[in-house]
Amino acid sequence: MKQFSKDFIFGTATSSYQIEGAANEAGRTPSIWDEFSKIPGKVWNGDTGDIACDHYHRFEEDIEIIKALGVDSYRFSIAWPRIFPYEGQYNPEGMEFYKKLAAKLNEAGIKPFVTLYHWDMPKWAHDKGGWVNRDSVQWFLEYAEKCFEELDGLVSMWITHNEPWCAALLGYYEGVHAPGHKDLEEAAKVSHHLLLSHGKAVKLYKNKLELDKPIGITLNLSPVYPASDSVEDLLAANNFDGYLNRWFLNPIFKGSYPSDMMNLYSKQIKSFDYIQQGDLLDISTPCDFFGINFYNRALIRYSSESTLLFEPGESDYPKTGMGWDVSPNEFKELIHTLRRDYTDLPIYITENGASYEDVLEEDGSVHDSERKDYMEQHLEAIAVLNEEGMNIRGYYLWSLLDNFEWAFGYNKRFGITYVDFTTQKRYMKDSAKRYAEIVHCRQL
Ligand code: IFM
Repeated sequence: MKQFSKDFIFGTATSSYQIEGAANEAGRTPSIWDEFSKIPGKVWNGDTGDIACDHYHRFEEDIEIIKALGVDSYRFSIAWPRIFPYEGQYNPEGMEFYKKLAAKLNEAGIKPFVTLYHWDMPKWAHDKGGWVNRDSVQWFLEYAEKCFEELDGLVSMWITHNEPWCAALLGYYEGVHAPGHKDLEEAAKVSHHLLLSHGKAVKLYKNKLELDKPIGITLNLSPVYPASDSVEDLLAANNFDGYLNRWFLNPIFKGSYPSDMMNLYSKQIKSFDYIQQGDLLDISTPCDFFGINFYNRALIRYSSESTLLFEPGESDYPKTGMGWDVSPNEFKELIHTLRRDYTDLPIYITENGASYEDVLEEDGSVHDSERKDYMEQHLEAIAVLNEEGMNIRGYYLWSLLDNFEWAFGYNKRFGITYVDFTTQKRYMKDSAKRYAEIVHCRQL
């Protein structure tokens, strides 16, 4: 039996574009995802977040689900285009929604954990060059400052950015996320401006506004393993580790970009002069905690055809519905590596969960035993890590609701609550019921 301490935070998480809908309401203007999802072929089935889970209108019903889970905290993100629908124009009506949401959560004794950027950059900002343009740092700071001023009294913890790797590399290099570009130089600039805006937002929060809630950043990390002991596969695994993990971890925790990756990237990036003096000091501004989204390990092999010399290897691990390796042991190894090489900050697992093909039974039940097992295996890993003194303070199950899974549209269900997207009816899956039990007893 594994026990969680009474101050361990159990939570669940979502993000604005994936659940809110109400795309044109209360002054909101389009984001890059509204644009991207409407380009034919970009998202499965032509799905968009126009309606999504209609959470904007149903948030009170959704808070009832959160209450039924008994969790301590709920993590959600703010849609920037609701707050600044046009450059320099604050929209109080857009902010009102988040004030109501956070106030209702507080009333229910649920701590709001708020992310400022979960990928929905306003179209107006993108039209001016988006994150490739260094001015984006200033636009983000103006937005962040408003959120801090208006919401800090209602919020328990802040995250500046969610998974900057996805925003930068999936969005600007691999082309599979908005805005769908395929240019490594742009992606490198974008990652730099995202990180810079993170560091500067932390400074603004602490030094200028003198606010004192915990603030940090969330990275998506996967420990990387070579498919064999060959020198080629070792090289490929190192490159992928640099591409996914170290390109973000090193500037945040060591104040420098990894030199092996700068060398590798320099074949495609003419100049790194977008990195200005003082930037890395800003990026490595100390935070109060470190957020990690963990889903799977990565098995990597050499490929002479790929520009960065890696490709996914084939593994015989059990897979989730995304084809991702179920790998709770490697999750423990990841945490050990982070503790050894990077940080002793308190860690929050800000996302963990799995998509599987769910079946809604006639009686409204969903027997998602694989998702339940996945969750239990990762919670058990956390309990073990905490017995070792790894200081993991909280766990946020992804996701409260089935939702818009980016390029996969509504084809992939990550929710512990089943959403019938025709009727918008919600059904608690078996995993949600099991999570409620674990949260209630604080043991596995
Ligand atoms: O749905 C996403 C989320 O937006 C960011 N982290 C990974 C999840 C599952 O792919």
